[in-house]
Amino acid sequence: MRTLLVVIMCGEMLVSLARAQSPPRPWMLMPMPAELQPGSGQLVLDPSFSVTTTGYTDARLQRAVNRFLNQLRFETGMLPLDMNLVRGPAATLVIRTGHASQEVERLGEDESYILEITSAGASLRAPNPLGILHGLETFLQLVENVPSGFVVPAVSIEDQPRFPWRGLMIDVSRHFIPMEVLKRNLDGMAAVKINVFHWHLSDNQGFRIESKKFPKLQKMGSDGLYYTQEEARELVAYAADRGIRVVPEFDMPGHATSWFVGYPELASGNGPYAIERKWGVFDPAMNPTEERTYKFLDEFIGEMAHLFPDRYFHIGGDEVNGVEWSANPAIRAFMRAHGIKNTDALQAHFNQRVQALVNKHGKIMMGWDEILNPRLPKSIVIQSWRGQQSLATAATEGYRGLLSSGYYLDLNQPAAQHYAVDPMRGPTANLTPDESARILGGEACMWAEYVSPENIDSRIWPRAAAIAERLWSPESVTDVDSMYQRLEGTSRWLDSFGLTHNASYDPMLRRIAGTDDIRALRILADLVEPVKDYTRSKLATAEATAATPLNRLVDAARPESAAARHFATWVAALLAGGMKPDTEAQARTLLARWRDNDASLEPVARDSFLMQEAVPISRDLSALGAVGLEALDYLDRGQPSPEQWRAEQLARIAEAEKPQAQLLLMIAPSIRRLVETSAGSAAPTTGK
Ligand code: TNX
Repeated sequence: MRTLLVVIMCGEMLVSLARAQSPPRPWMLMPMPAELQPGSGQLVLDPSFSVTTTGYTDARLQRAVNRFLNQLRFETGMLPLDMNLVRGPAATLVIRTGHASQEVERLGEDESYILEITSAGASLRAPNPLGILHGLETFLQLVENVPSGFVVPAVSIEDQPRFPWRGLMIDVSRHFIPMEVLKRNLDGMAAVKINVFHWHLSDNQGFRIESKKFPKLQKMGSDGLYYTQEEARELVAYAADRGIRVVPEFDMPGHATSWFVGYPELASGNGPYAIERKWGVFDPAMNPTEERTYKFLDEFIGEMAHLFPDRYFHIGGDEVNGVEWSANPAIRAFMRAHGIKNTDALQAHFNQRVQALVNKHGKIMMGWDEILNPRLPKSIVIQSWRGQQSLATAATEGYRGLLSSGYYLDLNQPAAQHYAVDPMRGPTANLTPDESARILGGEACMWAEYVSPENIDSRIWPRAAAIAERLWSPESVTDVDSMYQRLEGTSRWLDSFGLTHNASYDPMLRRIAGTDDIRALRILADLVEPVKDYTRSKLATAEATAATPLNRLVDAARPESAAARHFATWVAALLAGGMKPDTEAQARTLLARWRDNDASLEPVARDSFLMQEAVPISRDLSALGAVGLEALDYLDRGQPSPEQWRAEQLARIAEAEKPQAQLLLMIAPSIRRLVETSAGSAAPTTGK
């Protein structure tokens, strides 16, 4: 034992010596902690690893420690199976918890923790179990796989979130998302310290929760795809175990067609109603002038308030177009009789009534931007899909709010774009301290028009981790290169929680190719991204519906191409003259591979229906590979490329930059830069 210790200590000194000379390590943490002090040396993880909990403890905390140990065992293979929690201060990791957290997690509860790791051991302290949950995830993120085994670098971390509300919304209406998919996503959320799961349970295309009082809601409004109340309770418990609040949303008075299939009397039109199969904004809306609507909602909200223990209750409220209201003579008469000037005011009237019901059942009402109205009490919370201006307005009027504009994962934007969006920038930047405190945080939104259980993880992860960092870490944490470096590590780490953002990629490509040999297809798929924003629906040849297949290359392709981003970084370095000598050789290898890829893809493409639409993109990739190589030749020779050549290539590139098969070929802008620079004014390359 003693010799072992000596060996370990010597090894450690060597390591810390090496460390002393090496540049600061890239901490593979996401979100970055509020404060981090590097220590010297490292904690070696070996089979003697043990944990003890001191101070307050409870069953949830013990389950969390067990999950942590299972995860650590899974990741390192180091821990023995019979490992028990040991008592006493001799444990490798000593957890100390001050007191219990709230029975049902409250917004704004203390989530802080202190994690100290030395070569001798680790200590994790927090006022209550929520901080311990976060600290355990941080510990897992710190584990490194080095040649000698698994280690945790010595470090001292004092951490707490910048915002109390860090959410992920998942729309389960447009496409039903099964329980196990939600659960693994809750694991991912906990891993990056997201603490609210906003469950968008109803919309025009599906009513997804069992109501015992109004069973026709799920029976007629869901195609049989809904969660039982038992499942909902199970999910709430699963989330609570991970320090995640569950806020249910029942979108009303619009986005509610699925309710009207079973209960047409709730609607403002004549019906009959059917489950909506298309995407967009539709006319049906609840009838805000009938008492029976509120009687129904009273009972329904009461039932759901019981099922979902969180204090907050989301009523949606977005995108009511007023068409059904204006078309109904009785509603028009009601508006005249009550001096209600327009449909917006009618919606405010509805919201006031609903707010009273939500309040009666012990909940705080929240909704999208549209619910903001001075007639509603200051207790309501505004979730903004429109932008910081709405939040600033709400905050100055005394309302609390959170930001979702800029965090829409379904729009397939790069992580850097979400990362740059800050709830406190722009119109919210100049609020008074009191007003600023009303900005609770934000939520990433996974609207589900174009996701299936198979690819939803790849739309959420890893990009949601960048949003999680924006909402947890200090405002000053903004380095995009560091973010991407850590995001790549985080993405691999998230695999180990069973998320399928990476794992579903190859099977989808194999299905598209109709063969196991997807080498060529993967090279192409790695370089394309789905079109951005709402372009997919605009470019669709046939209007997309719930029945539109989600098995195309656009559905498999990642929202953000790491390969194209790396290539862009390389091109930028080249043009800035800061390229390492061997990098050009590597880039040439890549360009040549791209140039030659179409020849390898062609035989596969010939046999597969799903490959047909990829063929023109594959040809573009080939052409761009060749153009890139030629541009490099000019640059290397220090000889300006002929104007005629450039004009032809730029025209070719412009073609390749156009979306095809709902995809963008992401290396096109980088090849453009190479061609433009080959005109001659740029710094010379390193040459060969
Ligand atoms: C708008 S913003 C919606 C959703 C759609 C989403 C698609 C808001 C509250 N509503 O109904 O799914 O855009 O991006």
